[in-house]
Amino acid sequence: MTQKFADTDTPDAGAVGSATELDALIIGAGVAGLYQLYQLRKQGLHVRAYDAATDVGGTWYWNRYPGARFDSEAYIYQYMFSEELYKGWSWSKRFPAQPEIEQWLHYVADTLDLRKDIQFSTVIESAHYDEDSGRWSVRTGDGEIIDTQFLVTCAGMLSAPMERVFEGQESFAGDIFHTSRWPRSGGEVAGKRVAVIGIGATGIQVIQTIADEVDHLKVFIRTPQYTLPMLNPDYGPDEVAWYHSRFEELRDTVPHTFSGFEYDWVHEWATTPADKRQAILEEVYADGSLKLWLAGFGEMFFEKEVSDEISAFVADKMRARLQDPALCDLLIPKPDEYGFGTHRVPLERGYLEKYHRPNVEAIGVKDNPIARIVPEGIELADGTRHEVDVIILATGFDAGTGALTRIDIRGRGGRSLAQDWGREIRSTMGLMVHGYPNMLTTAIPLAPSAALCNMTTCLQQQTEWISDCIDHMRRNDYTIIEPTAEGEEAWVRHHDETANATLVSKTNSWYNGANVPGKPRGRVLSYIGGVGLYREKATEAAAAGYTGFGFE
Ligand code: NA7
Repeated sequence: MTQKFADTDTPDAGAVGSATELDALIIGAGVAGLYQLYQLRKQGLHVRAYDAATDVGGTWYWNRYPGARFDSEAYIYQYMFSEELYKGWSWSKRFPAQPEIEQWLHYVADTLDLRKDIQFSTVIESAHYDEDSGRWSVRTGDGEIIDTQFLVTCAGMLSAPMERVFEGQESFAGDIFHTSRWPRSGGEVAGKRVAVIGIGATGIQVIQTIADEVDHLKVFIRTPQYTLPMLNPDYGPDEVAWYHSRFEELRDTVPHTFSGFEYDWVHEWATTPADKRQAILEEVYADGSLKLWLAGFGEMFFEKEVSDEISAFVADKMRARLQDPALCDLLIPKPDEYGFGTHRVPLERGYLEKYHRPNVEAIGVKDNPIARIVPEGIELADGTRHEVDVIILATGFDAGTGALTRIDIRGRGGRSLAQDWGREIRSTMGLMVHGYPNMLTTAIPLAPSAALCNMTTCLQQQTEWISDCIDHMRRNDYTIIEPTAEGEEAWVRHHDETANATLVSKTNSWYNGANVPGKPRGRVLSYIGGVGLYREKATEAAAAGYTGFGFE
């Protein structure tokens, strides 16, 4: 199989270190970067990917914290462009853990023979567009300068960690880890006094995984979180044969659903009798997946009454498991706090019950916030000190923008992306930004992304759009593409109208940048008109000669 894919190499694709001039430079060697590299190389471009990590994997390289695993079914979180690639890998579970996911991405890189065109352990520090040459000058942390026609960013939606959150972090006497920067060796927590700050999707996975093995666990909780239980059966040969046999069906349906999963909206609240609604909620809840969120009742995202009823349904399920009123108060969102599904819904396995263990303590920090880190542990605003040996920051990411604003990116006239996005976060379909010619982007704001999308579905579509666009340019002898100001404005308006019609726009989270101090607020970052609709719009724009974009 390796041989078959390997013959897509171009003569140009030389060994790492030999080229300072490229047709395309890809930032990132995760799910998007690997596939983008494969496609552009196949098109005959001289292309190379760069990654700060020592190996491929992106999100699945960095997020190696205890308990890291998929919330997407493994057989959906897949590349669908090659049946051979899809069927050459067998998952051991419905929702496997990080080590297996990382191995799968190694399998992809090996099968497609990608590593020879990836430069690892290399940080991209700056990328400056030169208006005279119409090319980008990119500088690495080692001082290497690369001259490239296209800058293709595959740097991830959730890859810039919020790791310097508290005053005094450097004074802590024990170990302090952000979940996304977990050490490749070490990072032991067994038998220790451990603090976890944050109960997003990440914190929940950590807490349920380490609670049994630590000496004492203190969980610092600011905002309660709706959770759904995960059903995670093992997959043997029968299950693998089952999903392998569905390859064509999945390939043809998944990219066109609302969320890029196999399921879609089939129920309508308004026309469903009350008793039937309850039965449907029970059914999708029992699926042990994100189905209640992404294939329950779509009106939940628009109508407060529907949102309230479904939120109450989930809260009741959580209450029945937690029982203790004090725990319920800390861990279950109040009816008017925010609606179920208006930010990321995490799946969990036995997470709520961990709070019943005598060694696990839930500490509310909404009214008495964390003030600082001190050598012994965590100090709250009222002066209370919690002494611990290890602090785990499950504090999330500067989503969507952070990966690129941490690079010194300069477009036309030296304009800075960090400054532009510091004022207002804009893009054209999440595929380009006006003012930054020949910079093609994945996983940035205003496209569907991790917020309400199975990431592989979105990233495959975006990278394919980029490859087609570059192919179009080469066939038509264009050397420069840039979205027009009007094209970008039209997309921003459509995006805002779509997002602001939903209850998602009313909840604070990384979905609207509320988790990052100073980040412009008020705009939902990810496009939420649906993965299928977005695909249609992006395809239509391309088919009509790239409406909203200009070529030179
Ligand atoms: P999230 O979902 O952004 O969660 C971060 C958590 O950290 C959340 O509970 C925050 O509480 C908490 N946090 C952040 N800062 C503080 C301070 N200062 N004090 C107390 N608590 C704090 O990040 P995840 O890594 O869990 O998930 C990100 C995405 O990765 C996820 O949605 C999936 O798509 C994969 P808050 O809610 O802000 O009160």
